Amino acid sequence: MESMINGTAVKIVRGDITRYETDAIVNAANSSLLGGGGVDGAIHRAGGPAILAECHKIRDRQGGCDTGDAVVTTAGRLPAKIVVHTVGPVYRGGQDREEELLKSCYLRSIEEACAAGAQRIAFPNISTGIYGYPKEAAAKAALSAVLDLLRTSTNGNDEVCPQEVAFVCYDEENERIYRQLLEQES
Ligand code: AR6
Repeated sequence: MESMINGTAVKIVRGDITRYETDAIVNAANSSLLGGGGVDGAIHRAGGPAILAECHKIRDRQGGCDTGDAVVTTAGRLPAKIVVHTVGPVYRGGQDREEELLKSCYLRSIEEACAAGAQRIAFPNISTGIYGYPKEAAAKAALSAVLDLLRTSTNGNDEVCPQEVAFVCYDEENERIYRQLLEQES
């Protein structure tokens, strides 16, 4: 499913993000940047050791990555050109700034990807696996953050506005939720 929002193609696709052909894929990392399970493990396995090597350099420089923030590395052997590692919030009931931090992951990732020259970016459903964020609430936060950004960017010259944003859903439930929400929005 695809919808044009103020000149940007917003796509909902089902699949494995490590195989998705785009400029930047986003990793749902942890603040150590040293890898883990879920999509993080899949990205490091498929991309190879070059990604972890750059994560170590970032750790040496700034000690890791805060929740809600994002950093960029090579994509190693992946079809994408870069990986944007962002750290989603652990869900603790919703009263711990989770929504604000999750939205920040999407916005900072787009900002970093565009700053690195990427025009197309693909997201997994950040925080909805090991970090336990309820899927529907996470999808609402993700889509509203991204669509608000796209709608308020003035024109195609705005450097925080990418040409394509894909939400790559690994499971059927997330895909259904995202499709319904995007249909309501367009
Ligand atoms: N492609 C796309 N989406 C995927 C893939 C894949 N190959 N594999 C899993 N997902 P999670 P989190 C989906 O747990 O909740 C790691 O250990 C998955 O179905 O990967 O942000 C990190 O190091 C779910 O919808 O990330 C952190 O410690 C979504 O990706 C922690 O997990 C996110 O699930 C981060 O937890």
